[in-house]
Amino acid sequence: MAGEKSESVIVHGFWASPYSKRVELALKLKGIPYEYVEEDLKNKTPELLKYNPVYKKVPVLVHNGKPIAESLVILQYIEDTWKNGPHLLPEDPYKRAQVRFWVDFVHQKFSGIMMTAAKTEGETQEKALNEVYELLKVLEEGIKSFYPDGIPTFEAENLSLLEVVASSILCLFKAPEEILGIKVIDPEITPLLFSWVEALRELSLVQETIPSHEKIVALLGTLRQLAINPPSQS
Ligand SMILES: N[C@@H](CCC(=O)N[C@@H](CS)C(=O)NCC(=O)O)C(=O)O
Repeated sequence: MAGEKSESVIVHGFWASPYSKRVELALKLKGIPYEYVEEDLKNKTPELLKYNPVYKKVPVLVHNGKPIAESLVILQYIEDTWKNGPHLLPEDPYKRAQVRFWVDFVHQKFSGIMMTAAKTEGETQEKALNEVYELLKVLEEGIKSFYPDGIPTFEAENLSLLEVVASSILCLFKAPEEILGIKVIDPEITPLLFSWVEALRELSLVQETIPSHEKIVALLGTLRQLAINPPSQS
């Protein structure tokens, strides 16, 4: 039964993965203790391959021996299973649908294109960044309906699934900003979004869950160098 002391909750993750970090954040928000297994993505554990034979990716949540894969599916499972902690989805079906819509938008649209911008130069990078700026403007409009009176002070009790997913991706954007020497989430262009992300970044649960800025900068710097100057094959 959910909430019983004897239950076992294990997360297979990777320190820099926004997908696994959002699962950890949701568990922490709900106050669910869990065991964490850090995966080496070049040498995955037999358990990860057994639990996620379809995609072979992190995160995987294993609840009392039952595996669940794909971060958004896991988040929904966490919300459905542990009903005592803060709710991550509103009661009202229409509001739930709105939250899910924007969760999906943030999940689908940002990771790939931001990585492309961070790992390329010239025209390709310019095209990717323009796409990111357009997406951010769309999101700025989208979140207006959630915060008609401006961004509230966030606490565990008033975070939704959208904040969980947004923190896992958008709070990391300072790293590509530093590496490329540009502003991505610009307070002049997308002021609500800027305040939203800043407010999320200030939350201690977010700070203790998402990877440190320095580590992400180092990782992204290495990935960028490898992409721009790939080691010769000979
Ligand atoms: N759609 C998946 C994406 C998960 C994903 O891409 N995980 C990456 C780490 S960020 C991974 O496990 N990569 C290993 C691989 O592709 O072999 C989700 O939302 O959980």
